[in-house]
Amino acid sequence: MTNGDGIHRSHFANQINKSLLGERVQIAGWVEDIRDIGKLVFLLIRDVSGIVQIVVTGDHLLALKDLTRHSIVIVSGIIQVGKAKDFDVEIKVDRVDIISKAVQPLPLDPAGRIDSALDKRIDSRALDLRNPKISEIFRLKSCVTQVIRSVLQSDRFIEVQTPKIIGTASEGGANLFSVNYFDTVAYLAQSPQLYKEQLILSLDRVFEIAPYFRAEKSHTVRHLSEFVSIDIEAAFLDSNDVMDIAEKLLANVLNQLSLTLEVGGSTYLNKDSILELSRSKIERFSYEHCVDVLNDDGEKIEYGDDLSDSALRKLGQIHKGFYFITDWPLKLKPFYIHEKENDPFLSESFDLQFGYLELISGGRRQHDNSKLRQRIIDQGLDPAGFEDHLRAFEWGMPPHSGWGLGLDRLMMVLTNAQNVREVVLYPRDTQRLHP
Ligand code: AMO
Repeated sequence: MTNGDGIHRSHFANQINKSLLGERVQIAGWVEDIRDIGKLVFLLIRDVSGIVQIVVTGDHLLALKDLTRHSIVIVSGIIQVGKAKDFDVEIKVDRVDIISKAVQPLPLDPAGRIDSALDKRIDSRALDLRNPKISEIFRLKSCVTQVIRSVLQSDRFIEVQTPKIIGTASEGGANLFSVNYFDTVAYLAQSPQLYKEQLILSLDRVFEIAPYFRAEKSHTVRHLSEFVSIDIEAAFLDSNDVMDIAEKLLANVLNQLSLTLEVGGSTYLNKDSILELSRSKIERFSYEHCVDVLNDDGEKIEYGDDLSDSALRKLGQIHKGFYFITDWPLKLKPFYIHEKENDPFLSESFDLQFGYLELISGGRRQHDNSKLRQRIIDQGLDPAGFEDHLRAFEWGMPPHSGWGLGLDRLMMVLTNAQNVREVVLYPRDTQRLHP
């Protein structure tokens, strides 16, 4: 056992500074490096907050006999002035306890001196996260969700949790994972779409931050089988109103992250995206405008066609950064999207893009029960599966709008990651179910 206070630390590594000279401290962390210079051994001990240098001398060296890099240790000692250029103070220890020994060799080098491929890193993710550059991504992700929560709550949105085991596909029949549910078949939720719409009938404005599931057959850098979506839905707002909310949310995320940067935080944030985000207005281009721009640029797109991956990549080169594509043809959008008041060929819908990458899709919803039923039929879906949902539209359904924002894709943009798997702790895709 350890000196003093058992398994407790007295300080985190980043709290060790000159103001504590002469004081006894107890640090707990992993051994990032061992520098043996004969009568002295320097240990670099890292914890979640930072790194400290430890000096071990004399009889205490015996305790280091079996020490391996990345083992967990608890050390106790006195803070003194440091001689190394990176550390103005160090801890001269009189007790070292090896609490949990790390095997050698480790599957990867979490100190980042040797690069490992992403797949290999994800195979040993818990260890990979000992690299502060990697754990930083997830600290930022936590910060982003916190900002989003507080902005939405201050805008009267109520956080809700909707079922993830569902009886009816919310986004149509494709991409569904089915599960055995007692003596019937259920599905993993593709989105909270139907529930969030029903909830605004009484709660007025709701949001949810949760994982959703899509059996995405295509193996791309932006698709996962399980991803986190931030969903909002609001009564008596139209699609422009909810685009405004998205814009405000992004601006707040940016402001908070730029503060994080100022206090010496991230090595990751992409300055370009910060500049884009900080623009007061994100441009709103109609689908028609985008088709014209693309055709002028040599793409062959019929008015009414979906924008292919290659078209979106081209558009992303023309319109860099964030922009909305609005007023999509109704037939390209899900059954719950409302037609445009003055042009029923079009819909009151939008996507938020960052270059080629779609981050948000949303719009105004059809709130008329019989029109919604017809749209379900027109899209080749069976209304029988939607009876519960349609019933809610007979109880006085306000006009409403909302959107879904892919949190993982947003983190790709904010950290300049080229693959969504970089910003997801344990990604799930066609080729990965472990760890
Ligand atoms: P949509 O299907 O466009 O819309 O999804 C919304 C956002 O979620 C993210 N996303 C994904 N991220 C990673 N991997 C995937 N397989 C994946 N699929 C989607 C994207 C996308 O823009 N119900 C509507 C939203 C609404 O209208 O409120 C919906 O689910 O960033």
